[in-house]
Amino acid sequence: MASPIRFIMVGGFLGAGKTTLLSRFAHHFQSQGKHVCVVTNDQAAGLVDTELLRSQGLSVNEVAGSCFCCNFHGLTDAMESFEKVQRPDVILAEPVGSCTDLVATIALPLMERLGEKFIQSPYAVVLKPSHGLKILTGGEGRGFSEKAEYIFRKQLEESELILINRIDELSDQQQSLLRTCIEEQYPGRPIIAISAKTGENIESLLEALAAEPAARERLMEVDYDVYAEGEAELGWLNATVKMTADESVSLDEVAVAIVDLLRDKLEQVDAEPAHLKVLCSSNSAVGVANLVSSDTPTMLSVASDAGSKSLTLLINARVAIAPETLQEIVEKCVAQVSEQFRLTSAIDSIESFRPGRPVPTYRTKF
Ligand SMILES: Nc1nc2c(ncn2[C@@H]2O[C@H](COP(=O)(O)OP(=O)(O)OP(=O)(O)O)[C@@H](O)[C@H]2O)c(=O)[nH]1
Ligand SMILES: [Mg+2]
Repeated sequence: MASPIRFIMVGGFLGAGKTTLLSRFAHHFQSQGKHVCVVTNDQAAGLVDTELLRSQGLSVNEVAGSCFCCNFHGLTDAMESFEKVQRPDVILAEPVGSCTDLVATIALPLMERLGEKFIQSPYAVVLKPSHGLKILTGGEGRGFSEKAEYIFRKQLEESELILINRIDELSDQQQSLLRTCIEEQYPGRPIIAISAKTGENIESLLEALAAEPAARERLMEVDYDVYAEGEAELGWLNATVKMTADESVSLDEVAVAIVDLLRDKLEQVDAEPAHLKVLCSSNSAVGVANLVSSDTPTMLSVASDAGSKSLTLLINARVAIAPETLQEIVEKCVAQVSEQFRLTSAIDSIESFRPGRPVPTYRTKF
């Protein structure tokens, strides 16, 4: 029988750094000669993460339309279909950043049903410092409502390993504050401080993930009413925009301009961004700009250093605001940036909504 496939699922709030980390893992496993596949997930199609990982040459299947927990078979089908091309040695899975209860709804049901096929790693959750520092210290102006914070906290509660990310940006004092808060509020979980961006401490993380999870003897309780209301407070938007110009335009500048403008407009209406992502592509060139909170700057996370007369934009926005308002703001920003760069733009597809109530396919009970 073929050796089991290593299944690594990494959770964490919207914009925590899951995709950046999984991309790093994928390249690490590839350098060991392993065949790595990635499953991405979203409530709707048109995912920046999928395009970004594919642009890095990775084999990616997307489960779109509902989260893994509510579409368990979507996840297992996506994993199975990799095998039609080549059996993976490692499958990396990124659940939606507003989901929780993944041990009970994914990790355990997967072991119960396909336990011989997969070997699981401990369930690691990436902690997003911009919101973590406020939420865990009970600070003012935390950005999200109590119900959205409930999800953030539940993600940490169910983790088997907590990753304090972005240490390239955190002071020693901030790092130790986060560590103390986690130790007090979520005792017993190993903590690794990492930078998904620079790769710091990734080796020790990979060592921790090479183990199997400790026995899962107790499951977290989740109030699905609060969870559903917390998710529904987020406006969700995925859009695809085609742009053309008479002169070549910088992909990176367009991506940053859209995110910057969205940032300003959201600030004017006091709406906290959970994650804004804009991927701007042309042929094989890809630039990505992100914003992960109201008090951090827009980042060009992937630079294309390319220009073109024909651009495609993927916009994924998750913001604490009504979806209709979010859509209006996005449409205005697209129009304004098109004017600024003398682009003719057409919105190919746009979907905005509040995530529906999570209804897991399976939920293990002890
Ligand atoms: N400085 C710094 N930035 C990081 C680090 N990890 C991720 N980022 C940036 O944070 C932003 C969000 O990262 P992603 O990897 O897309 O986060 P995610 O958790 O996959 O986000 P969603 O899929 O929307 O939930 C991007 O701009 C990344 O470049 C890090 O360790 N340091
Ligand atoms: Mg992601």
